[in-house]
This record gives sequence, C-alpha cells and structure tokens, in this order.
Amino acid sequence: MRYPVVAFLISLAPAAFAQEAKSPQEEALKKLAADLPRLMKAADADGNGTLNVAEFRAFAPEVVKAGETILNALDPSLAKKKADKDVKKYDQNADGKLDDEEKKVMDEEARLKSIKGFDWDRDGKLSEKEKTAMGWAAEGDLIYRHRKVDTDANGELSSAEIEAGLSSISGIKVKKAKP
Ligand SMILES: [Ca+2]
Ligand SMILES: [Ca+2]
Ligand SMILES: [Ca+2]
Repeated sequence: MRYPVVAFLISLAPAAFAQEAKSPQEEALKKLAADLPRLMKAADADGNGTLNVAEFRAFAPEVVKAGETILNALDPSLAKKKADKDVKKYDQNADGKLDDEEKKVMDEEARLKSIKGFDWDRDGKLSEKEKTAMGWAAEGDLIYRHRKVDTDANGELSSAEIEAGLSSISGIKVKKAKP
C-alpha cells in the first residue's frame, strides 16, 4: 500500500467525510483518468493501443487542456485567482481591469519569457538558428517526459503507464490531504 497511514485514517472516517476531503485536483485526476481511453484513441495514430514519442507529442497538450477544463469546472475560483493575479500585476491605471494596452504588455512579457534562454543576441526575436535550438530543446524535453512515464522502457506508453503518470503529464498536482 502506498499511503498506509492515510488509508488507515480514511477507513476510520465515515464515507461521506472521505468524499468531502477530496481536493479538486484529486477529483480532476479521477475524471481525467476516466477520459483517457478517448484521449488515447485520438492520439494513437498507428492504432496499436500504445503511444510512441510522436503520438505522445499530440497527446500531452490535449491531456493538459482536458485537465484544465475539468479542474476549472470543478473549482472556478482557480481560474479567477489567476485572472485576478494578472490584473493586479498589469493594471497600470488601476481601474480594476486590463485594457488593450495593458494586455499587450502582458502578452509581450509572456512572449519574451517563452523565448528566454534561446534569444542569445537579446534582440527580442528568434533567428533561424535560435529557433532551431529551441526546437531541439523542446524535442529533448518531450523525449525526457515520454521516458519518465514509460516505466518499462519499451518506448511505448501503455494505458496503465499513462494512468500512473497522469499527474506529471497533466501538470495537475495533488496536495496531500492533512490528517
Ligand atoms: Ca501507437
Ligand atoms: Ca534573437
Ligand atoms: Ca512502456
């Protein structure tokens, strides 16, 4: 058993309480797991039932997107919290919302952040060489993430491996419940 203490405590609690104690992240992962057959089928281009690196490239962002949708439906306050944070940071004239000019500043900052580390001459754009380097890094990252989930290292992700690695693929982190 992975969490013997937690399992013991839950066994002591009435069923209704255990239900309530579930975090939205936990609940979202459960719903996402139920949606996996559909997501896997959509990404499994060669139809062999498992995902190679190329198939995982299409699959991973879809899982992240589906996870976000489920999580936001379960707890709309999460999306609101993020939006509030953006307003707080970029609302120059303090009118409580972001106008087009302020949104532009926010988007530009996000763009520069996304190419940070590859914009070697720091001109705010990616040259062909810089773009190629960023592409290789992204490819390396993808292979690394695929390998991490591929626990039997056969180069293919089974549905069991994906389910076990769902938190890392989706980016939905479950905070351990405090007893
Ligand atoms: Ca496949
Ligand atoms: Ca550059
Ligand atoms: Ca495998």
